[in-house]
Amino acid sequence: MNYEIILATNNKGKVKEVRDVLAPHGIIVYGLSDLNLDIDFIEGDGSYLENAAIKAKEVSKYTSYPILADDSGLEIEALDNRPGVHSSRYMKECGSNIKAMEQILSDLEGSKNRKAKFICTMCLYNVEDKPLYFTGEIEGEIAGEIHNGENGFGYDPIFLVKEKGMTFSELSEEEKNKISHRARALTKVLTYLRINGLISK
Ligand code: ITT
Repeated sequence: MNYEIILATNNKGKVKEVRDVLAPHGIIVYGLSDLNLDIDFIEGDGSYLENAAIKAKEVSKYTSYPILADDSGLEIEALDNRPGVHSSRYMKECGSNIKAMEQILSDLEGSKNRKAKFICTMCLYNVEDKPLYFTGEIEGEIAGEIHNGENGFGYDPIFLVKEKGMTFSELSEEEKNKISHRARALTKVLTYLRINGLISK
């Protein structure tokens, strides 16, 4: 039997990745548009966990289906871990993802420390009587320039995965979905669903 879940996000890149990772496990992922919902999430300045809970709770006003919300961000060590929980807002302030990445590259000019990590916290809601949280991370570096800017989404074109020698935007979707912060958080979600008998694969 299929397990159905609502993904509390307006980000089409996230929807595609979450669907691709969960589909082989018999999980049907609905986006907000499938429910005819248009929600502008008001995130706080706190943690990924707090923001993921805000999104899940907002969507729970409209459905009793299981909900999965993703809050994620890029932390750059030499920039005091900015943009972090403000990653999405920073992009909007800059005007586009390309402009935000150009600004980051200029802020990092001359910096030897290019260390960065992507973090993703998923909040699973309407499954138990409390929200459940699952976090995944991937460490990498900020590339010297924008690579393959038309591929991937968000900050993918500057996030270099050292062991692959490529940015997220240069990896195939399958490769990114094996190692990304989101895939790592989703692996934990899948384990939870499996050990609780909610999915079989
Ligand atoms: P929702 O709140 O509707 O889910 P959002 O894009 O605003 O959409 P977040 O608040 O979680 O999502 O912000 C995360 C930011 O980090 C956003 O700008 C993304 O583009 C970026 N980001 C997250 N995961 C990423 C990934 O895998 N690759 C590139 N950028 C990513």
